[in-house]
Amino acid sequence: MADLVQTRRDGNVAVISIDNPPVNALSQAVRADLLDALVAAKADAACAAVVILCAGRTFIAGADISEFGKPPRSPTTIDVIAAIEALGRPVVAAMHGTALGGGLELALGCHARVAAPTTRLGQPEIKLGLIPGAGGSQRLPRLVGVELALTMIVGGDPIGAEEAHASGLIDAIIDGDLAAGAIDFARRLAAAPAPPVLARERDDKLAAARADRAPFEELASRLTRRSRGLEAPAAAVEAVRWSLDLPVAEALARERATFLRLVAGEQARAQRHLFFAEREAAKSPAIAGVTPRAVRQAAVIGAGTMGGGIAMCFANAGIVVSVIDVSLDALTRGLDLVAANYRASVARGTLAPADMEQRLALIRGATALPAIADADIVIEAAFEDMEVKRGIFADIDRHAPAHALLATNTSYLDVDAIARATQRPKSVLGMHFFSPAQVMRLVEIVRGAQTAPEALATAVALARRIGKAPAIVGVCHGFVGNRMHRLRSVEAERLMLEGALPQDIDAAMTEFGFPMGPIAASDLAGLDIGWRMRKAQGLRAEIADLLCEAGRFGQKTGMGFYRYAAGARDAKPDPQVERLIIDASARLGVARRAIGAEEIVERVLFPMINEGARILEEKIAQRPGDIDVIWVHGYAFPAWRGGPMHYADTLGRGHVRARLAPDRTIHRLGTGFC
Ligand code: T1G
Repeated sequence: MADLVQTRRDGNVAVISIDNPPVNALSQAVRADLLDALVAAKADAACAAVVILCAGRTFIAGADISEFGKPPRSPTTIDVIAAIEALGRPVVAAMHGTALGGGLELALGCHARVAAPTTRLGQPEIKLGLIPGAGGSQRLPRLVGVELALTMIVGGDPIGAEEAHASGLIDAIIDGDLAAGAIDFARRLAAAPAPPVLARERDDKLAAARADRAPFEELASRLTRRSRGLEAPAAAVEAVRWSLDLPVAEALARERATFLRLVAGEQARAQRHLFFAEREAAKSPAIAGVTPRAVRQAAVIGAGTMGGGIAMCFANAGIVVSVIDVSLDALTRGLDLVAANYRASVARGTLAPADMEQRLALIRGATALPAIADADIVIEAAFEDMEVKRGIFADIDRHAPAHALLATNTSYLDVDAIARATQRPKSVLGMHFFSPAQVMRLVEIVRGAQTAPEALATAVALARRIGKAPAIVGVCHGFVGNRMHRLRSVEAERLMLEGALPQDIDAAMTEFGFPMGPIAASDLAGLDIGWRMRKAQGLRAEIADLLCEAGRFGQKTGMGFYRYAAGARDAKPDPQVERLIIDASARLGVARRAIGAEEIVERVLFPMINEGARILEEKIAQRPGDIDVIWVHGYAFPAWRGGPMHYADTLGRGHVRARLAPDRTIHRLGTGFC
C-alpha cells in the first residue's frame, strides 16, 4: 500500500504530502502518519517551515465518514491540529479541489492557507446531521467573521477561492504550480520578523458581532427557518455563538461534546446512510468498468414545464441543448418560462446575471427534428401517452445520430414498449426527472430489457454531471417512486373517507418532517394528472375524482383539495371539500371517526414501505438504500429520517409488519424484510 503521507525537503521547508485516494479523507491512518510527519518536522532544526498539501484531485475532503458511528480512534483531527499549532514554525496549507470539513479545519489550524484558483472550501458537516468537530465553529469566525462563518456552517455549501481570499479565509491564491507557490509563501513567512498569529488567537473579526448581536441573530434565524425537526442547525448556531461568548478553549471543548452527541444520534446516522446510499444507487454490476459515451450536445423534445426544466439542467452544466416543440407557441412559452426562471434566480441573488446570459445562450429552440442531428442524447418530455411517445421515438430514431442515446422522461409508462418503436432499443432507456426538474436532484434511470450497459453508464454519468442523484431502476408501472406514491394516495383517500380531512393528513405528515403534506403536494402537481391515469386504467379515487369532475385540479385552477387565493400558493381548507368528503363517506357507508396523527403517519408510510419490499423482491430496485435516495431526492422525504426503508429499520421490520392491515399480503423477502 503506497505511503499515505510522505515528507520531502525543499531547502528549509518540509513538504508533507497526503495521498489517500479518492478524496484524501482524514482516516485514522492518515491522521497517525500526518502526526508522525509533524513530530519529525518539529524535531528537524533545519526545517524553518512546513507545507501540507495533497496528491490527487483534491485537498482533504473531510474526515473519513466511514469511521463515524464507531469509537473515535487516536490521533483525532484535533490532536493533529494541536500539533500544527504547537509546531514552533509556520505551517502552510496548500489547497486544491475541495477542502471540506475536517480538511478545512486542519487548514484553519495552520498558520496560513493558500489555494489554487478553482478550489472550493466548505464545512458541509450539516449535511451529515453534524456540526464541525475539529474547531471549525471557532476558527472560521475568527478568520472570516461570524456571518460568513455561520452561512458556511449552517448552510453547508462551499465557497470559491476568490471569496475565500476576499474574506480572509485564505492568504493567497496560487496560480500555476501550487506546491512551489506554497513553499515560497512558507519560506517568506519563516523569514518574517514575527510569526503569523494563529486563527484561534485572533479576535478582531469578532468585535463587531460582540458589540451588536442583532445581525448575527437575524442571520441565524433566517438560516434555520426551514430546519424544523433537525438537530444540527440549531447546534451549529449555538457553537458559532460560543465564539462570541466563551474563551476559545472552552468553546472548542463544547463544540467537541456537541459533535460527539450528534454523531452518535439517529439523525446523523440517517444522513450518513443517505450519503453512501446516494453513491451506491448510481452503481450496478452491469456498468462496472464500462466507459460512458461522451455527451457534448443534448436535445429535449417538448417545451413544457418538464422539458424546459430538463433543458436548464443541461445549460446549468455548460452543455449545449436544443429544445424542440412542433408548436411555435408552445416553444416560445417554454423558452420564456426558462428565461423567467433564470431571472427569478438572479433577482434572488442566487445566480449572477452573466451566468444567466451564458446559460441562456446554451439553450436553442427549434420546431423541427433536424435540430437533433448533432445531439449525443435526446430526451423526450412530451405528453404522457404511450402512442404519442412511440410516435415521437420512431421520429427521433430517424433524425438522431446513430450513436445518440434516446431517453424518455415518462413517469410511469413501459420503457420497453417505447424502445420497440425504434431501430436502436439498446440505446433507449428512461431518464425520469422530477418536477421542477431544474431543482429536484433525483433522476430515475430506467433500464430497459434491451438497454446496453454503455447506454446505461452514459445516462448515469450524465445525470451525475448535471448535478443529479441518479438511481438505476427497472421497468414496471411507475418504476419505484411513483409505484410507491400510488399506495400513499390510495391510503390518503381511505383516511379521508374514514374521518381525516386533508389538513389533518398534511399536518401529520409535515410534523413527521415532510416540507409539504401529500394532499397539498397533489394540488401542486395537479390532480388532473392522476385522474387521467386512473381513467385510462379504469380505476377510481372517489374524492380526487369528484374534485376533478368539478374542475378542481389544484393550484393550477385555484382550487383542488384546498382553495388558493389568486396568485397565492398557501393551501386554505375549503368547507365545500369537507362537505364533499363527508357526503362521500355517507354515500359509501363509511362511518367517520377521529383519526390521530400517529395512525395517519403509519397508514401513509407503511403501505409504501411494504411496496418498497415488493420492489426489492422483484429487483426493480437493487437496494433498500436506492429506494431511500429516490424518496428523499424525488419526494422530499425528510433526509434526517434516512428515507422510508431506513425509517422502517429504525422502527424494526417486525413492527411495520405487525401494523400493516392483515388484508395486505405481507411480502417476505430474501432481504429479510417482511
Ligand atoms: N469520507 C469517506 N469517503 C468519502 C468521503 C469522506 N469524507 N468523501 C467522499 N468519499 C468517497 C465516496 O463515498 C465515493 O466512494 C468516493 O469517495 C468519491 O466520492 C471532523 C466530522 C469530495 C465533493 O462531507 O462531498 O469532516 O462510491 O462520488 O462526486 O468536522 O465526495 O467511489 O466507493 O462523492 O467527485 C465532511 C463529502 C465530512 C465531504 C467529491 N466532508 N464528500 O465528489 O466524488 S465530516 C464531506 C463529498 C467532517 C469534521 C467533520 C464529495 C466530494 P465510492 P464522490 P465526487
